[in-house]
Order: sequence, then C-alpha cells, then structure tokens
Amino acid sequence: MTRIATEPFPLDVHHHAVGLVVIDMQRDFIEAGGFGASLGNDVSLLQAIVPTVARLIEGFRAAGLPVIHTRECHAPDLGDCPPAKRLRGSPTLRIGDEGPMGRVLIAGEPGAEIVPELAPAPGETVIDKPGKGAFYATPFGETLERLGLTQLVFAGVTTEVCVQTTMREANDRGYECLLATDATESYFPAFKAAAIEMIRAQGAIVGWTATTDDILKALS
Ligand code: C5J
Repeated sequence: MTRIATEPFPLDVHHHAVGLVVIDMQRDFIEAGGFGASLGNDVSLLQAIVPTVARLIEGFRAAGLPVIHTRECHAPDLGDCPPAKRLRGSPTLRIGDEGPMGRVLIAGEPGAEIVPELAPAPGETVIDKPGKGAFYATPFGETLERLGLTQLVFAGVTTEVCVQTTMREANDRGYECLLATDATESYFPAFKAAAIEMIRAQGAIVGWTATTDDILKALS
C-alpha cells in the first residue's frame, strides 16, 4: 500500500487493486478533421497532454499494473447511435459522415483509433463505448471485476464529458476514483477546472485528484 499526495486528502493505493483507465484519446477528438474539430473546437489543447498521458501509461506498465483504454465510437450501421445524439446541433460533420479520417466516430475507421503515441500494448483491454460513460452498453464493469480492480486512476478526454461521466458511474459502483489532473483535458479550460473542483469537493464526493508526477512516485 502506498499513500499518494492527492486532494482533498491523501489516498492509500493498493498495488493489487489499482488500474489506469485512459478515456478516448482518439484521433477524432485530438487531431484536425475529426469529431471534436467538427464541433468547432480547438484540438491543440488536447494534443498538448499526449506526452503526459504517455508517461502515466508507461508508469503503470513498468509497475506491472493494468491499463484499460476506451474509445467512443459506433457500429458502421449506427444501430448503437441514437438519432438524438447524431442529430444534435449543427456540426460540419455528423457521426457516421465521411471525413478526412474516414467515417466520424465509427469503429474501425482511422479517426476512431487511439493516437499512435498512446497505442494500446498487446494484451491491454480496449473498450468501445457508444455513450459518454464507459459502463453503458459495454463489458467495462465485467473487465474491472475480472482484473480485481477497486481503485481506478483516470486520464484522457474530455475532462467534463467522458472522463467525468465515467468517474461518476464508477464512483456509484463503489470504485475509488483518482483523476490525473495534468493527463486530462477539455476544449474549455474553465470546464476542466470546474470538473476537477466538482470531483474533489465535499470530501471527494466523486473522487480524488493528483498530478501525474505524484501518482508515478507512488507506483515506483
Ligand atoms: C465528447 C468525450 N466530448 N470523449 N466525448 O464528446 O469526452
């Protein structure tokens, strides 16, 4: 057991029970021409965290701890994409449309892949999820149980959407959740800051927060 310098108070991490969950570090959110950009967002903010996420992943791998990746994407026939999601707003490209990186947010298309710098290693679980939360309509919960995890460190994008949704789902299911604050990002800096505050407010009502350096120190 190791104590991490987390906020709002220290968290004891159990090495047999902790894993890293990397949310949606996909080309469609991080590179020009994808879903994130089609919604009018500046993707450069998200690109900037790739080296930090890579360092966190390497730390977990070096410690022999599980790394789970998620991808927000849909079946080619869009059978798992509710019209209310696909038709929302007026993006330049909708989910399923042909874009510069293939069909937007469709499983198997180049844009839905995780950026090459963070590619899953052989044997690491990749969860394809049609929703913002990783538990909805996926085997994520069964995967966590199979790996015997009770504590989850979170990284990825975007902080206030898929990362926070998954943390809230996990928190309700009894997992202790820790967000790596410099290994997550939002298209909206104010939303990232607010999500971090919401997560750790009221005595870690959703979970804890810490920097990647402090998390890695506890793993080494
Ligand atoms: C969004 C995500 N923001 N991965 N997806 O649509 O946060």
